[in-house]
Amino acid sequence: MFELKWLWQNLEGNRARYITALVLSVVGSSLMIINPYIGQRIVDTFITGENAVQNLTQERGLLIMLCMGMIGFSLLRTGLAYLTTMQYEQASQNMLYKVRIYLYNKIQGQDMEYYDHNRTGDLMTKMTGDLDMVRHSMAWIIKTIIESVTIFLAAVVYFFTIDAVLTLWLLVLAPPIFIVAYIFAKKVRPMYIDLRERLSQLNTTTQENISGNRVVKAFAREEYEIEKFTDKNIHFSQANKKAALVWLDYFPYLETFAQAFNVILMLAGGYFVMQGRITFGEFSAFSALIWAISNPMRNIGIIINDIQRFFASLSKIVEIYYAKPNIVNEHKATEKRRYEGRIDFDHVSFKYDGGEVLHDISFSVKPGETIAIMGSTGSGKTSLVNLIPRFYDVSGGQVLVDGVDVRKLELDELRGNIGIATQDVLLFSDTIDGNIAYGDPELPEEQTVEYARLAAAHDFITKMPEGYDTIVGERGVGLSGGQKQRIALSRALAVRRPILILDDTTSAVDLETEEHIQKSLRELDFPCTKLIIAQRVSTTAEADRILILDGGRLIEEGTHAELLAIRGYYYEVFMLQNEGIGRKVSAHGQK
Ligand code: DCP
Ligand code: MG
Repeated sequence: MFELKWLWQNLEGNRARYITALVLSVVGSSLMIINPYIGQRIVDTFITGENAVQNLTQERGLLIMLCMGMIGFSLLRTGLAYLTTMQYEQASQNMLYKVRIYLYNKIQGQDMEYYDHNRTGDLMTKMTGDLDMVRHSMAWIIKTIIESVTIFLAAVVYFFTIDAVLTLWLLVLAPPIFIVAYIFAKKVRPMYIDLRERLSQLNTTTQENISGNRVVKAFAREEYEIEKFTDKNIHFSQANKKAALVWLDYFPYLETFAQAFNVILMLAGGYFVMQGRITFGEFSAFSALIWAISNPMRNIGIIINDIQRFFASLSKIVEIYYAKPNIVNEHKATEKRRYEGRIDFDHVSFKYDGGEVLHDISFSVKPGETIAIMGSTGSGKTSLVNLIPRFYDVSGGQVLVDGVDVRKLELDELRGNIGIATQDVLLFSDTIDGNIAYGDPELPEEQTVEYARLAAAHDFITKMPEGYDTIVGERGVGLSGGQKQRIALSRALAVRRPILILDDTTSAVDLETEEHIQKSLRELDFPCTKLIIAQRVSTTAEADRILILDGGRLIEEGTHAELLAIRGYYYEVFMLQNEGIGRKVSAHGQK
């Protein structure tokens, strides 16, 4: 099967070890029949045989040897079992380690669309629970299967050498057991797939709750969230019970069949002993080994359960493994060019799954120009700028940077030429210094301070308990929205890229601070094309040009003065922001 092939590929480097483990399993289990054989010899020679009493005195040496042999083989088997388990563990742990790194890289390398479609909780489940299930299966379940099968076969072969008829009598039980097990396996498989899905939902709910706990608290929705969680929890637990209960439906049959082995052995075996067909020692060998036949049959259900879980998990992992992002960043180590910073949109349209959000957009930005983008919420501003670093690809037309379609540029180089402060600010759990220098860890400290100054962040940073060494982000001190935005802005400036994209980066700062930032942006000491998404006329007024988006269309384009003159959307916004509320507003541009 495809998934197993995948496993085999990933065992590379550990294959020899794994095969050794499998071989040791087979050898170790085969040795299980030696002690019953020795037992048989002892019984026949020294206990029930015709010359038993005589042998006991004359052949004492043989008896001692046989007894020592029994002990020796037991010790040998224990040693082997230890070695075997070690090999399984090491091979599977090594594989797990390799696969985990690979999967992590794989997830990192996915494009934005992937993250739009995959829940964090689900990805976490794959990286932890599923991976561990696969490892556990490699180490334990496969071991159990191999050992059960080997013991079973070894016992059957041994039994045949003693008495074929008796063995056949015992084996009549095998077909019904297999049929019951097969029906059970078919029934339980979808349940484990379902169970796996519910676990991932449970994890997703937990993860959302933890990361979204501020919202939960703000709306005092703890009870609702607890209910939601309880609901998922109940579902998960019910699915678990259901799967376990199915097993109970089949268990009595399997157990009865397993017990029947003993009954048949007693009746048929006893009869054969009385008839003298087999010796008492041979009968005792059957007795001592009957578990080797009945146990695998008894455990077949548990093994099937585990195999189903194994495949449910394995297929989820293989899914990540083979997920191909549409937009691939190859991180080629070529010499990276510095762009001039020219940007052209040529009849660009763009759609998400939900439908087209940008329609036929064309405009050009010359190197060094500052362009402001304005438009009501949901008009497509973020979607538009996301096309430049290729977070998404256009669905029609083309986006060109320095005259080349971005799809033809080397992605690492393209992104390496863009500094971006996204609309949702994310800071890492790191020092402020580390966050600002995220794009360039070599950044000297004076420069960190310099960019923080430009972003009007220096003052509040120095007031923090440990200044630039204060830890922020998830586990760190709290920052205001405007403070976070300014650190994000410093981070975007610090990489000194020829293209700078600011998505609503000053929306949460006061007008005075914004004034300061405007001034810094005008006076950057490196050549830079700026695209600034903003809602305030005070931000846009000084741009070289202003683009107005409405419902995914470019409806106005021009300088502040030009746009005021045409008395369209921009004019309305300008009037609103300058004269305050209470003015009569026309329907145009108001949503
Ligand atoms: N959209 C979507 N899937 C996403 C992101 C957005 O379907 N992953 C939709 C929602 C909007 C449209 O695309 O209808 C445009 O979204 P934008 O984020 O581009 O809108 P803006 O940036 O203009 O809005 P805002 O000012 O609120 O940031
Ligand atoms: Mg936006």
